[in-house]
Amino acid sequence: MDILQEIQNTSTEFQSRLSTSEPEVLAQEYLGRKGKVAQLFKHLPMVDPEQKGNVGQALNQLKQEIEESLNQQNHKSVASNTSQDLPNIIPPSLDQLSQEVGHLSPVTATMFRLQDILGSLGFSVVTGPEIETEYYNFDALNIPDEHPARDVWDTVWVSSTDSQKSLLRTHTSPVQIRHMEKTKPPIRIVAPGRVYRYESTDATHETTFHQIEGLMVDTTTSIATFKGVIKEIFSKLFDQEIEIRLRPSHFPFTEPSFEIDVKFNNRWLEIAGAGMVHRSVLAAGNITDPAVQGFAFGMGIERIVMLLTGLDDIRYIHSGDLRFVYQLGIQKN
Ligand code: FA5
Repeated sequence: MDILQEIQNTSTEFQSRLSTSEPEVLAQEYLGRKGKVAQLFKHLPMVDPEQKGNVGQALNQLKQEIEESLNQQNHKSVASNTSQDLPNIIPPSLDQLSQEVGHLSPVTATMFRLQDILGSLGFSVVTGPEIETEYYNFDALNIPDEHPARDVWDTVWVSSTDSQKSLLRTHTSPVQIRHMEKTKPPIRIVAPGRVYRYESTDATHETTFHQIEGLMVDTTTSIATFKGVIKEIFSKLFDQEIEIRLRPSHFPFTEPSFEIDVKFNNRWLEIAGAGMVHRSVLAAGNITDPAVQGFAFGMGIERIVMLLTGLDDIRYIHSGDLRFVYQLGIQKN
């Protein structure tokens, strides 16, 4: 008997019966303990030693081929039974609903991106409370009660039983003081978060928006460091060389003070306030060493989103309209 020919014949016979016989019957007939494949294996010890390798391989292949064919046959019959025999338990309307994959809002994505960029420059993230005391939001930042600059930040006051007056923080700068109170220089931190202002809205002003505060305090910190960091942040953020304009400004907590404007797509937009940290602010944070200097900045995140996307009205951002969010094309995470 030519065993290799027998194996070939068994394979051909099995394939010809596959579409007409029940898989269970074929499984028993070919793969069962006394089935055709097992019978063929019994011949193996009698085969010539030089042929044994070939025959063994052919037998294993035959067994595998039959197993795979029967498996496929089983899958087909399960699938066709499900659609034919089971009641359609999913209502068609639900069946047609597609599953939306969630992603970060443009504001959060931009905030994370800034944190990453500043993280690569050695800044670590800290946070502070949104309900703040008058002391941290104003007094410690060199803005006492009668100071005219207080009027710049129209404030939402919160009723409190405390002796301290409370408010919704008007900027992220109070986190500077909270951090300096607990930490000795060198300091490199960013403080992202939501801020609130009691003012009327327009195309570039919201009542609730986000800032990211930066603070660097060290013996080596200078205006040159400050300019270098700002340039690095914006060229990484916009992924190209962009024009930045520093305008002299006034903040009671920095001296000198600047507004930072960025030009993108032929449009200037005020992005941040910044400056070298005022001595009395360092002192409020228990830092009195005259060799130490600091710089700080507070950037408006929604304004950056506007620049990145070409959006011309800030009020769309928190409108809750999903069409707007998708339209922006901010990276989906
Ligand atoms: C401040 O809030 C300062 N705390 C910034 C600062 C920090 C200065 C550290 C110096 C040192 P200002 O009010 O300019 O400054 O706000 C900072 C940024 O927030 C602005 O440049 C702008 O990008 C954004 N911003 C301000 N007001 C609004 C608003 N109503 N809606 C949206 N974004 C705003």
